Amino acid sequence: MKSRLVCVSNRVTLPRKVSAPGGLTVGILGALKRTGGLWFGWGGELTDGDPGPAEILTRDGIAFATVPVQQQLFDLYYNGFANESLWPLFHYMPSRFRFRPQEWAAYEQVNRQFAQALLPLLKEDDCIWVHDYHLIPLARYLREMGVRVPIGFFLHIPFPYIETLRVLPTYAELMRDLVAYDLVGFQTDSDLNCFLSAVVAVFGERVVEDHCITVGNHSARCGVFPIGVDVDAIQKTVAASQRSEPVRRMVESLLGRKLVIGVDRLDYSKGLVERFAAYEQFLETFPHNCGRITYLQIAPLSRKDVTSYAEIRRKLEQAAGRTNGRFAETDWTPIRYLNRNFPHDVLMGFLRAAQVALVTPLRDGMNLVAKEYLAAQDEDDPGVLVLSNLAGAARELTAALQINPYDPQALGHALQTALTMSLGERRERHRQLMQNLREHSINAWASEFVAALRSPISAPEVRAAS
Ligand code: GDG
Repeated sequence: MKSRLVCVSNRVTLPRKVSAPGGLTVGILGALKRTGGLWFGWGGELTDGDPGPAEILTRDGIAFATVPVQQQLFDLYYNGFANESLWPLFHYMPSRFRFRPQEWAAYEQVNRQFAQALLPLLKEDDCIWVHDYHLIPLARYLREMGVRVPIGFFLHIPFPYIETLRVLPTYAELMRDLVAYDLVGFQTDSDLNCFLSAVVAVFGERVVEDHCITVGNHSARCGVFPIGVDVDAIQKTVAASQRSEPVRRMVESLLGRKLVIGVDRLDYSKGLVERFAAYEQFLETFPHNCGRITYLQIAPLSRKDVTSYAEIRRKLEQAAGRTNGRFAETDWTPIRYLNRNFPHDVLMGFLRAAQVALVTPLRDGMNLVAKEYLAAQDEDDPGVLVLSNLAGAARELTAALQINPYDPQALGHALQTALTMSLGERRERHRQLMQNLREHSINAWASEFVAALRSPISAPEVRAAS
């Protein structure tokens, strides 16, 4: 019998609970639905006292084990170190980076508490898969507590080149913690190469051989495992949701106009401010589109307590208001801007209805929305993906219209090209893109990572960086 898969992430999304959407949740659920297992992490509660043991709820073969986080640590650990130090730096935005020693200390402390609460739930033949930047030190604490089962780590966001990483005063400690895993996985070759640049800077060249890093008497492997989507599941969802009331109402409200869509967590890394500015410029440059297209931007709020997120929200409200004020007619609004969550099936129905998707992050580990959009299209009459060349997804999705998200003119021209592209070209591009999607599915991502984690050292499954 195969060992049990234990996924660990900062946040656990409990079944049937409405919570902030995100790529990590989509990925972990995708992995656990196949194999069953345990998902451990923060359940969303804060406590004044000791976090205590995990609460467990089992549904459809998955045990959801949640712990609270101490009130006095949460802000420092989550809003502070994770989202004001690591997130901006790993997305190559050092100007948004800040470092506070007490936040780093809280980050370590929460990781230690997670390890303590996870420890009693572990079985001898488990295989632990830790997700994302909130939990980099977890393996070290588990090892110190005597855990000997394989522990892997997957980074959902980009890994920066050493010269950017060096901005972080505790970068060497983070590197020490990363090589304490048995397997470290990245979204793209470029992230893996950047990681290796940091390994060499911290431990010297001699520790790396064939994507195996040996420090002291421990060896960690590293590899590329691009996350993907479940194409068949999305197509099934779309088929049903097209007839649903919210999707029909939205489509009817377009009155035959073409739909341009964007779906992003409200986050500065997603390039929304730049996208809104580019759209305004696009309407100036190509005025015949006024009254003929509608841009629907869905941007659910995330990390509301982080200052820079409140600031970008203000900027977007102003930009949407300005564009609508300048260009709207009594019977037409150029931008529909919503800070709401939608159920997954409705969202897929909206994606299907759009002739163009704008996925223009300033930096992104992968970007699942780009892949979901493609999977949701009608292959006989597909829409066009305008994709940032700074998203991890751009490495695979070479048949998308790729642009630099900082260049408003390039974005505007790509949008115009997308809106006027011939059916033949749309079909051909979509055909190629679907091949990429099927090659790097969510199942391949999870099964390749877990197989590599379970297999002994020098596993052939670990793909090399080019
Ligand atoms: C991180 C990395 C990497 C969005 N709005 C709603 C909603 N969503 C869903 C999307 C998609 C997911 O959330 C977002 O995933 P992304 O990949 O686009 O972005 P992040 O949240 O930043 O994810 C990213 C990912 O992890 C996976 O490794 O690709 O680079 O940053 O699935 O559809 N879902 C629902 N309602 C919404 O309003 N139900």
